[in-house]
Amino acid sequence: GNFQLGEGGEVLKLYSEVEAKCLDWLMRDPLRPFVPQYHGLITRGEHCYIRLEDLLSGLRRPVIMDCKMGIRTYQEEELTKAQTKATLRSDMYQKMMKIDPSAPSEEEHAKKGVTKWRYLQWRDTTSSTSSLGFRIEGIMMEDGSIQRDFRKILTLAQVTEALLYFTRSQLDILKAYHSRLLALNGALMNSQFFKTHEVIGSSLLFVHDHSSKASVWMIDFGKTTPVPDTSELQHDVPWAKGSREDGYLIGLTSLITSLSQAISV
Ligand code: 4IP
Ligand code: MN
Repeated sequence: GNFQLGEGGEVLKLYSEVEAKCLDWLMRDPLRPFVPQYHGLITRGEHCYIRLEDLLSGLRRPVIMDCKMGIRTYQEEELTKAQTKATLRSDMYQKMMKIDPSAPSEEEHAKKGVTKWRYLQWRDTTSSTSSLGFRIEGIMMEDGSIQRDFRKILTLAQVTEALLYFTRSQLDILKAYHSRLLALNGALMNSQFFKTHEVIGSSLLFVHDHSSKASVWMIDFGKTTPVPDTSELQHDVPWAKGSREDGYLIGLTSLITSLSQAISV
């Protein structure tokens, strides 16, 4: 797979230049306390890996939730590719068919393929990504079982329900997540990295265990790229092609609102 275990207990993730550049910067940014610590590169056999802090170390039977952030999960270049030299993906057509056989168009059925942009955009609009600015990709409960049926959630009320399920309504854990996200919001406001990067396909990883230790981490920067020279992103406005806006803060606000609701249930 893409991950291995390192000698010092760290996690090794298959090298990506884009992600390594982000992590380099993040180690010198106010966001540092919110990302796994980055220990540089290591080569193993034929492959190069990024060495990352293991966010699960010290936790017993951790419960984990992955929220993919932003109002879209595809890069602008994916749309450009789809409009110019459209490469059809049969694997993505199959994934689409499995979830909703009526989703592909007649043409897509005939070709048994969809562009990557089309697939990702369909996933965005059939989840809370487009409307709430994030979606729950998956939850792993303490017995290790992984649940992915949250990906079709559309409303904030459904998100709140999922958060109550994920935390088993434990108030101390919900409050810990809430204050961590408020702190993250503050750090994002002070971050030069955030101002200057389009954050696509990145997740917030929620982790807690019995001991009511609960934390949230920013992970996955493989599609997070700098904007040109002096431009800055707002992260809280809708996207139009060319604006590079990702809606990251729309998602963060939705999550904070939903946690507030869960706390007051
Ligand atoms: C996946 O779709 C995710 O969107 C992946 O994003 C994406 O990887 C995959 O594209 C796509 O098939 P499902 O989650 O619906 O299966 P992530 O890695 O953020 O989960 P990319 O390459 O865009 O990072 P392909 O092209 O890798 O298949
Ligand atoms: Mn991810």
